Formats: sequence, structure tokens, C-alpha cells
Amino acid sequence: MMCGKRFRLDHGPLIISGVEGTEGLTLHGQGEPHNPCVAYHQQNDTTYCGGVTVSWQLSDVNQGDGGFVCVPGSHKSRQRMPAGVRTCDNDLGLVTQPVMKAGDVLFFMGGAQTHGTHPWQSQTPRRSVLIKYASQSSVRGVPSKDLYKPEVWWGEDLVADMTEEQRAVMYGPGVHHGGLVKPLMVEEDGTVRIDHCD
Ligand SMILES: O=C(O)CCC(=O)C(=O)O
Repeated sequence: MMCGKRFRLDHGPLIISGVEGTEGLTLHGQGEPHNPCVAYHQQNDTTYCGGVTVSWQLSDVNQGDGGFVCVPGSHKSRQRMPAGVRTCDNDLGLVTQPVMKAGDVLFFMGGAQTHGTHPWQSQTPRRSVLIKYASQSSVRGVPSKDLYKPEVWWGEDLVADMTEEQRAVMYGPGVHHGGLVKPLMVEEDGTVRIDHCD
């Protein structure tokens, strides 16, 4: 329902484990940067979300333990995430840490919603298994970086004589390409070049 009519397993399972004192993760998501494959969208009386992460808890998470945190409703925000919320130095009281029991399953909207990790404070180790789903037509990560390559996605013959700039638009979809896909810049005079600085 969250992803629309059809959905697919995109990547995972990933395990997040932590012992007491394990540091957290800066908050991220809320469409910053814009990422259509995980974006939240309203149309025709319906809401959709490109990516949904399902997080299975293998140990209890009590109030104050840390671990997964989010800002409920942030997927609808028209304002950028304040810096203090991102770092949790001044979270404006917006950041929530769900309380869960071993066996509970949490659904959250990948990159559409502000979320992250607080330092783990419990003597019981954290154990969460994350499985990342996407709408049928969305791609978040792919199992192998080789699949992105133009010669794999389109076939060697088609891309053999292309310039670097032409090849830049022939990569397969996805976001976890480890810097392989460089953005194209268009100069004032219409010249197109690869931006190697990203
Ligand atoms: O479960 C967590 O601690 C955070 C997971 C997360 O940030 C993510 O899946 O992007």
C-alpha cells in the first residue's frame, strides 16, 4: 500500500548491531537531496512512497535505549531539516525513538522521512535486520555495481563509440553506485561536460 500497486525487494537484509556506547548516525532523509526513487508523493487522493524500509527487531528497544529515531510527519515538510535536528544538537523536541519489543516490525519511509540513529545506551546489544523495498518501477540500490555499467545495461555494441559525456546518461538506474555515475553539467554556451568534483 505504501509503495503503490506493485513493489519489489530492492536490497537487504542489512543487520544493524550495537553494544552499549555505539555511536549514532546523523539524521538524513526528508528528500534532502531529492531522490525520486524514495520520494513521498500525493496525487488523486492517494499517497505513495517510492521506498519503504522494514526493520525487524531481534532485541527489545526501551525508552532511552537509542537506536532508530525519526521525525514523524517530516515526509510532508516543505521546509528543510534544521541543522540542529540533523545533528540532534537541538532537535526542537521533534525526534522520536520508537519503543519496540523483540519480534516487532517497524516500517519507515527510507529517504522521504527524517530518520537516523541515536547512540546505543542499553547493556543489551541492539539487533535490527533491515530489508529495503521499492515501488516496482523504482531502483534504490542494485546487487552488483556491474549492472550499472552502460555496456551491461544497453549492451557493448551500442555504447562502444560513445564519448564520456554520452556514456554518462547510459548508466542503469539506482543510487548506491559508489561515485561511478558522474553528473553532467551544461555550460552557458551549451557545452556539456562531466562534473568530476561530485
Ligand atoms: O535503524 C537505524 O538505526 C537507522 C537506519 C537508517 O538510517 C537507514 O536505513 O537509512
